[in-house]
Amino acid sequence: MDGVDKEKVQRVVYEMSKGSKYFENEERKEALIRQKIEHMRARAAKLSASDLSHYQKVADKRILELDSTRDLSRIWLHVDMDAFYAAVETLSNPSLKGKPMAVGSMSMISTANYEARKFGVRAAMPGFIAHKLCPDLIFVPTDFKKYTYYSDLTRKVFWDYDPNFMSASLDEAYLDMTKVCEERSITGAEIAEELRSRVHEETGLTCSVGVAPNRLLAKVCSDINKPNGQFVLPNDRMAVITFISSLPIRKIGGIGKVTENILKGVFGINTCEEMLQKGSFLCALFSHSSSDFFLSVGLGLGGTDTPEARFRKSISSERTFSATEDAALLYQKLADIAQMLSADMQKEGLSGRTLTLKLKTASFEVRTRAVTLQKYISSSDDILKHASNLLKAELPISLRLI
Ligand code: TTP
Ligand code: MG
Repeated sequence: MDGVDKEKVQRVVYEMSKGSKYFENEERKEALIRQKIEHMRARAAKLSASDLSHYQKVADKRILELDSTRDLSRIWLHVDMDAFYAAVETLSNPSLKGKPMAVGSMSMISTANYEARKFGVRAAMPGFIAHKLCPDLIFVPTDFKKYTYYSDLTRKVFWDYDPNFMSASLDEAYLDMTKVCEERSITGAEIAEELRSRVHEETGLTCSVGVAPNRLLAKVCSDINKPNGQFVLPNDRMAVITFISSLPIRKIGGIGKVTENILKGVFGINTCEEMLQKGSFLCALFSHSSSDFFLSVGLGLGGTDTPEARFRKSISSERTFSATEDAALLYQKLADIAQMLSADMQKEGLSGRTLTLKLKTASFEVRTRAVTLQKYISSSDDILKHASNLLKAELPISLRLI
């Protein structure tokens, strides 16, 4: 949004959306945030001096423990395609080049190219507002098939470098480059250059890359020199601490608008480093997992484990219904669940060898019955066959969940 007349954009967005469903929803969300802030303020105000000194000790101890887990041995890379949907559309229709365009419709746009962004047009903005901000804006309808095709091309490149690469969406991925860099004795910066040109060769599209000792930081870094750029954060404790000290909290994946507003509004936390300074409040008022996350962010820690260790070990699907002992109906429910489970498994390319049937009886007793098979299965027929055998052994029974 650099160079954008922000006040004008805000005014147009306000005037255009007043009274619309979009506006109502935005207002509802903002009211909810205000309510959450008030609630959190009230809880913070109730903390006594001795509470706070207790939680200061808790925070100090936790910060030391977390810091001792710091692993600076890995080279993680985050790739993020530039204006992805818009870039793909421009590739198939080069006449769009250089003109402001958005992918989506008058009701909502998915993304916009960089020319359109100069007018304040951005992802998840209603198209009619985007049109007002930029009257020459060209709209192109979304075409997921195309984006999936190009995403697959990028994934083939990623696979060459790290067959266990992790990808959270069509246009981004995390790659562990530690081994490649070691084997070829090259730096993170060099491998990033190479990957970017490989992606460009294979797809005709540009991407931006961040290199850092962990995934959380790599993602932040990939955004710094966008588009068609890269940023490397060295594997050095001081470099990480310095980087994090002035980093606005909103830059962190996992800190969205609501959390940002609460942290800023209640505790005055603007930068990641300030998470550590306000550690006592965070430990007093948030769950263990949330306060751990905030403190880790303050320390510049993030995921470094190899993806193999993160491979999914199980996948499940369950449904609750009004209690019934009608066996035919129960088999029907089981067939539906088998189908859903199978669809989820195919989507993730998974198969499994131990099948567990979980049941909740009409009187809320939970039972599990499992069978381990000779072969890995994933089709709904196979799932249903083995699950039906397990169910049969329990009949007659009245169930409210399978
Ligand atoms: P992003 O990577 O967030 O955006 P981008 O690739 O368009 O632009 P940038 O150069 O800043 O990375 O999202 C990737 C794609 O996901 C984007 O092209 C369209 C889609 N998308 C939506 O459909 N809705 C959204 O709100 C966002 C943010 C993205
Ligand atoms: Mg992108």
